[in-house]
Amino acid sequence: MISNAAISRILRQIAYLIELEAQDNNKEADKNKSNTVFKIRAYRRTADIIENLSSNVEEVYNKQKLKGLIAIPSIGKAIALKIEEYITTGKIEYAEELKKRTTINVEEFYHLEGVGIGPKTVKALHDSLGLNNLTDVERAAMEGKIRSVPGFSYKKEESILKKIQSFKKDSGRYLLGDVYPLVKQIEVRLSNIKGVKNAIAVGSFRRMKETLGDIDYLVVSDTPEIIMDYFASMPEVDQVVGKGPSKTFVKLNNGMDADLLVVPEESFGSALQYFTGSKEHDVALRKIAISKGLRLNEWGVYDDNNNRLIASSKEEEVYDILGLEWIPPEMRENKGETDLAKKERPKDGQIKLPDLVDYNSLKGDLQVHSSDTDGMMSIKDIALAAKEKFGLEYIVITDHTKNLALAHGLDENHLLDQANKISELNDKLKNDFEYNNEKERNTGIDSCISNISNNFRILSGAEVNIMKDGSLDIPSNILDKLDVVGAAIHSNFSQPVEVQTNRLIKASQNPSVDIIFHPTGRIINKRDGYPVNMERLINVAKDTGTILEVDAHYNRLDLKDDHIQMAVQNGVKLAIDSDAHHYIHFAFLTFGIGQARRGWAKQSDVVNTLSADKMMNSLK
Ligand code: DGT
Ligand code: CA
Ligand code: CA
Ligand code: ZN
Repeated sequence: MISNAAISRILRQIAYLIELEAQDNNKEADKNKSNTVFKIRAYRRTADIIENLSSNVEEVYNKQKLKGLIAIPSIGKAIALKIEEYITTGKIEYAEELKKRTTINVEEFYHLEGVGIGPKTVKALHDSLGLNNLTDVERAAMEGKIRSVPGFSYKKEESILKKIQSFKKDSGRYLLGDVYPLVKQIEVRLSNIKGVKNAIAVGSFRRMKETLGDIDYLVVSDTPEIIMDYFASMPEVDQVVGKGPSKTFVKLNNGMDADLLVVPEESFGSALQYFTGSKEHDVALRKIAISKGLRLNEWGVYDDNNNRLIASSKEEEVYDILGLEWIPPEMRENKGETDLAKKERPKDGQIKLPDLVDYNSLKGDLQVHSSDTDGMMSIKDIALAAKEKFGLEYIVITDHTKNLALAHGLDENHLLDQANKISELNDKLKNDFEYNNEKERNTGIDSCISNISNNFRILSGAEVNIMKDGSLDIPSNILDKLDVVGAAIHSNFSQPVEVQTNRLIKASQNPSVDIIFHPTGRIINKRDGYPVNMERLINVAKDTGTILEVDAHYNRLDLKDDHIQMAVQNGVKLAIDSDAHHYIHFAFLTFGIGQARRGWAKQSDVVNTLSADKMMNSLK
């Protein structure tokens, strides 16, 4: 099956190629110029949409053909036709033609757009120095040739070099959220093969790490050949890299490597433990084994004296034999988890493994955008979807405020209008639910929807801008009329760490601010985020009762696992938010929870595991 990532990749390349070509035509003041700009934008937007779609585009196409593609929000007919061509023929003639007209290696360069090396820069370097690929540019930068090109400088040359090098370092890794649907689909298909007793994606995927180096599958079966043959001939496979008696390595169409290991049932537990990793966690376990006169490897735990196999079929057994409680995969990074898991401990020193926040424990979402600003759905529609498709009990509408002109931020009056609109909507929803309940009582239908929650609530809020000096763009007398207020930095990203930290601290000290949204501003693999002294911020958050946000969008996850761990240890509360601009984004909450678990967060650390009233009472 063609992944959404592959489709969005080819669309991005087309956008890039058009923009590259447009550089040549720049001087002609032709009518087509705005048309071209529009076209580039349309390709990029479609790529964004498809990247974030929860359903597979090829499946949509197989079911409903072109009509299905056009029904995806924001996809026009022209691009839908290109997608159809890609699905049915494996390529897009238009893209091939564009590629033929340039010697620039777009497949390499388009990745760098996100870090600010776009078609304009690349074209300029191509025209003046004849550079065609990443290695060319890197070498020219190292040799100091770029600084003398008109429009470039020593500083710009340095920044290009730094960006390429950091890109190369990260580029082997894929975002968890980008590949999550693909990994799960393959997992399901493997478990459905006859004779398979268990099939599970292990490695960094099972640990919910924010980026993956490769995908690792572990399958339990007595007929490894059948499983390996299936795996090697899946439609997603680009190339079979290697094959052994129980292992197969492939490269997938999206460029990722995937490993498969097939084991008999009696080795499942130890193989699961070993291949879930991390390597560092495994090393720590092996040390514990040795200290107990045992030996641990992927086949089992053995008595070192007589080589007798003691445990191997269940993962819990492996931990148990080593004197440990079972450790959740998200914690297996050798950050002290094996100490907490020890069953034998001094009588008074009752430190225990934390009871991590559950994947289904969120009752609300504290950062949601609506079409009043840059969201894609009306408040009512996104609220209904939150309730009916995701079982949430409440959402907070936190649209951008006036200083974010790009997102058509709301001013004071609009914010208050919106809050009024929300309270009217709540009344209406309540009546609707009561009406539906009445109807159900009369007809005897018991719909699952009304079982989820009858008192869904929309709360009013805002994502206010933290200005350069740490003040907000909306005054407190307005903010205090809203249910929940989040504050975030959206401007002046490159300030020294002290300045940036002080902005966030000043916002935290503001009694009107409940949550710091986007505490680091990073975009994984694209933008480092602003420098923040997290220790200082966490201390202030603790003293002021300010909540820090775990932004669940998988390319953001502003707080890294280590930040979360530090916050939790200091008693700072967290909010796990989707930052939804469309209801499909609520699906991202899973990644926020995964990240929170990697930071050892318990249910009590996360305010939106509380009901709406309790959550509101917990705010400052
Ligand atoms: P990744 O793929 O870079 O996101 O990270 P992992 O953790 O999935 O690493 P990977 O795919 O190399 O290996 C999967 C697991 O298998 C790893 O977490 C632990 C185990 N493993 C693989 N190679 C070694 C090794 O050389 N030594 C040890 N102790 N464990 C290994
Ligand atoms: Ca892996
Ligand atoms: Ca691997
Ligand atoms: Zn936001």
